[in-house]
Amino acid sequence: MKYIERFTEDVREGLSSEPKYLHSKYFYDEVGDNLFQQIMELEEYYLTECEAQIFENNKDEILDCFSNDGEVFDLIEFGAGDGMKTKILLNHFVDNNVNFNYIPIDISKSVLDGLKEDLNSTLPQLVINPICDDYFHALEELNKIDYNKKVILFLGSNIGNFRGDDAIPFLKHLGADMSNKDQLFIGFDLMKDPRVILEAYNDRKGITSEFNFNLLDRINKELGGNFKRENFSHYPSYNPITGETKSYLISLEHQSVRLEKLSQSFTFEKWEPVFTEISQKYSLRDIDHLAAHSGFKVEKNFFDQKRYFTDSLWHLS
Ligand code: AVI
Repeated sequence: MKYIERFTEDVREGLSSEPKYLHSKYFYDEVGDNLFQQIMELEEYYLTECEAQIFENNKDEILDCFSNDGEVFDLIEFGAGDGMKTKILLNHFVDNNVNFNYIPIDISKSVLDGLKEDLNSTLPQLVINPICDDYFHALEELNKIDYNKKVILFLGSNIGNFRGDDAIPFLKHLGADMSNKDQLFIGFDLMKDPRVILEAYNDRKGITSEFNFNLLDRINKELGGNFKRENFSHYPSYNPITGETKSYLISLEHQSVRLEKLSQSFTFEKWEPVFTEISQKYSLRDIDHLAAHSGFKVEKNFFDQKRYFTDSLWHLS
């Protein structure tokens, strides 16, 4: 199915459901990518800095864990983005003449082109082979042509965009494409003071709100919608029991929105929520549970100083 058909069907299904929802994967067009970049630089959005600190403070040990006996390995990154944090590790590995290939995988060609251009100029010694594809297809193709040890990076709490155990099928699928010598390095945002978490998704500059509203702008642009931003409000919530951080767009009045491309109108009640994103937060027990139920074993957890975040190194059990 072509991208625009999938988008159309996902929006139709989401807005016809009870409660209504929109997929967070549609946040990321050019405007959304740019807003997410800005989010990562916000004071309130602690996640990026914590992970950078983990890499900075543990780069020697991380290198020891990834590379045994100097054997060549593939460092495969899912959803690399601008590679800012990864660069800390890449720099360190290159400085230490480590024998590895960097393989960023992303569905966005423009993201990969930007990353490659940047790394070619800042780290010319780095061997970089980007793959523009979905994660699993790229991994399957890679398995057909090379037998190097693989270290798969899934950073930045991207795993948190699955709700709790919903990550298990994804992780099992990943495990099926890995061998016993391979490793998985996953970023998890940990449970902490609920106020700190809520602020990260409700920043004072309103960038996260813009990010959420970009979904409506996109629907207006690409599906001929007539959503009025002023009739909705960005609303994040955090449940300290389940660790679910959810974002919504709340309808501020009873209204009807027409989507020309779908030849359909959707009615919103006053105060009706549209669920747009989950950003799951984890306890260390949750992480062990996820690993155990998807066929992995936790080798080591690396923490930042405040223990807000962990990068967890796994191998197949
Ligand atoms: C990409 N993902 C891990 C981010 C998160 O924290 O869930 C996206 C984001 N949404 C709002 N702020 C950042």
